[in-house]
Amino acid sequence: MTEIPRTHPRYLSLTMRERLVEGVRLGVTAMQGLIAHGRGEAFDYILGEKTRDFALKAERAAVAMMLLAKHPVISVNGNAAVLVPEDIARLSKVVGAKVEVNVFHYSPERVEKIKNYLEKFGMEVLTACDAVLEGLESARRIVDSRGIYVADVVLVPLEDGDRCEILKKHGKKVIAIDLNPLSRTSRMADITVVDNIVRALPNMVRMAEEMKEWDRERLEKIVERYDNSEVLAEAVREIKEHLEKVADEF
Ligand code: PTJ
Repeated sequence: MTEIPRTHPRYLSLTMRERLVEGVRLGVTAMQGLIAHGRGEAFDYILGEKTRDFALKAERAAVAMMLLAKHPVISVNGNAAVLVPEDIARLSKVVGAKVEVNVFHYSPERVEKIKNYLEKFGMEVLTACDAVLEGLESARRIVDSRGIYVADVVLVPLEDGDRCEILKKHGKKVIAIDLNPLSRTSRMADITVVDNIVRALPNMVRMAEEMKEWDRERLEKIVERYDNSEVLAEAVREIKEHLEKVADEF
């Protein structure tokens, strides 16, 4: 890996890139994951690379929904695996969620590599690939009968595609993490966290540690009051305002 000087003004961003490149080298991250990351980076840039209030609202509602769920599952692809493995392990423990590998660029060998990689961070990982989500054409249809197949709430980080709609058709609630508020997945999810996963997951772990003590009624109120369309609209408005502010500074 290239050594990035800590004093570099783009240190965090460059470190993320290095992790993903290393992920590709290990066979965990898909080459296409680098392109997908570039799209995310661009949105992060125009959001000012910080967690906004609308994202905190979504993160809180997401944690409440996961704590209330009977079978919450965190779906992990090759990007999420290398960017936030420690936080995936922590969140799954605090909210009692299973962790399942689900990828678009599928091969049994790659799924095995992601599982082995994640297990080093002390979590159990489902990869049975013994059930199919009817209605889905892509490889994401291949799921674990103890995981996504029976889940009532699925956390879906970093994907813009066809799965969210089908998960919903199967009666599941979907929480997306996607820096792009315009993506198909962002628009279809029940809760969309428009934040970088490297900030979103640590925030969610912190919130979950506090909220796990709350009674169900309090958590239910948070979920009931949450309005995803409003949050997405706020995200787009804030992007616009941020860009206008930057333009004024030139
Ligand atoms: O590991 P696989 O085979 O499942 O492949 C994973 C990728 C990411 C290649 C696959 O899911 C894909 O092609 O994703 P998309 O359709 O490009 O969507 C990725 C979405 O994640 C985009 O809307 C990006 O804006 C967003 N994104 C990328 N990096 C981040 C992000 N959102 C939050 N945090 C990030 N770090």
